[in-house]
Amino acid sequence: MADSTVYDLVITNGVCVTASDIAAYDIGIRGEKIALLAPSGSLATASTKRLIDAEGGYVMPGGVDCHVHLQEPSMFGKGSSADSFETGTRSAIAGGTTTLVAFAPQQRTEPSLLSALDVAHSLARDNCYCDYGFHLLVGNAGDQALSEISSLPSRGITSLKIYMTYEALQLRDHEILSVLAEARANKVLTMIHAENGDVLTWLTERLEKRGLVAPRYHAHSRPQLLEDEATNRAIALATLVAQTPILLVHISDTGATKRIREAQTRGQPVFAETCPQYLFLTREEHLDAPHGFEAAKHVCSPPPRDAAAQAVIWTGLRNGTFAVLSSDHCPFNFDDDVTGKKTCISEEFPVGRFRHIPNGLPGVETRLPLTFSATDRRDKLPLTKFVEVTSTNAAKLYGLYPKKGAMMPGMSDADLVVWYPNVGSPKRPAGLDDLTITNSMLHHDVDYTPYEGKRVTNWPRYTVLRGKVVWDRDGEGIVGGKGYGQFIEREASVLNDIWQRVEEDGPFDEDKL
Ligand code: DUC
Ligand code: ZN
Ligand code: ZN
Repeated sequence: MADSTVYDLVITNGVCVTASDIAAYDIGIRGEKIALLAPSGSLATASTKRLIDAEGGYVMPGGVDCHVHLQEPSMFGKGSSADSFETGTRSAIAGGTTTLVAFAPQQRTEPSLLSALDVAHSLARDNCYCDYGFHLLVGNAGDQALSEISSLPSRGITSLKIYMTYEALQLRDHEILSVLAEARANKVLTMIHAENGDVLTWLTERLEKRGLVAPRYHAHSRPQLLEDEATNRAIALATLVAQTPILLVHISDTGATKRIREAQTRGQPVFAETCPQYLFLTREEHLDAPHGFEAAKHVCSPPPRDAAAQAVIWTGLRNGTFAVLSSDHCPFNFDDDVTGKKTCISEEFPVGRFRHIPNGLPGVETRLPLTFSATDRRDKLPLTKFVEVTSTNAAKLYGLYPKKGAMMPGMSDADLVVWYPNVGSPKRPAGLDDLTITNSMLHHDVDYTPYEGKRVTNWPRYTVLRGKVVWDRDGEGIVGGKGYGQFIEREASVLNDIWQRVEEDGPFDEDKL
């Protein structure tokens, strides 16, 4: 007998939120795609294999987190990633993220980008719970790597990341220019880690000579001015290369935010990202106050800043200076002297030596719940803005839109996050009002969370990836399968028509300088 089922999944009674609209719709899903948005309640009796009653909770496009480090070797200090592709993507779906873009790291000793990409594919293949892509991390901008940039788009890679700091990764200005020129010619977006590596090495040596080596001095070695200067330089270098588009990642500083805003106001294609650590952690509370080695739990680069900078970052998120809010999930175990934060402790340095602490924090699972909780406050984030910066803009910026980051019938994958009814709703289940983050409730493979004890107002109730429920918080939790996550070939960025403008301007030509 023919199957008369119309839908594979229907989500009824939810309030849909996209980057532009909030409205009550039912969602009909066929196969892996959103098939229909219909008036609220109208699909409650439709023929479907599965019905989810969202009970007045918000339903949004799944989170898109385009800054995630998984299974990376030692690059940011002495340790190596605590999370594999398996555990990191498992953690992602439990926090409402359905697509992430991780890094394929090319080491300084390696001439080829393509072989780094092959390694990343072999680590991720058949191991992921969510969909994924890669940025190439360029650690060696030699001739071979530069010549390979042109073949990245045909492999579904349309972005790369470069560093202005870290001994193992820092590129000199002439190397940055070469990468920018090649990336521009191939419609590849360049992400830039902007901190002045030479100045921080100089400051680190001076601090060490005075015996100031404990974790909290990490912040003294990387003051805001380093980020401001490097951001300004990055914008200047991009200006030189015929205003090629750049994305400044993990911005934490007031001066850098101002530089970015000014460039955007001039009409330059300068995009920026910030991260939860710059919205929810501060230097005073999380680096200066903790006793002993505890501060190492919050060592990341740039470091958490003061409350004044935090307020500027919130404003930048609201006013569009920051197009995206990513996790920069870069996980290291705390109580681990082989691969984690404690690799920097020795007999000579019993409180650790900050220069060797692996830089980075876990956060792929907490990114959405922490930030969603701020949508309850009028001075923080409107709901549509929340969707824009955590999903839609990331999809546009990194060439995933409208397959990801949207709810367009016939076009978008059925990647959705369903939240519980919000604070104050009579349908909200009891118990949610005391929701507090603890490491034991998370699904990463890290022995701590920097957000231990933080209250949140909501958590993803269901996560749906390409039509399948993969996270069911009130049921068995993780219900998706390892290996269901697919590699997604990305197109060129479409945010603000950036490449169209580059095409109109024509190739970079030194004669025009
Ligand atoms: N930069 C990142 O992007 N992630 C972690 C470490 C760093 O410095
Ligand atoms: Zn970085
Ligand atoms: Zn990072």
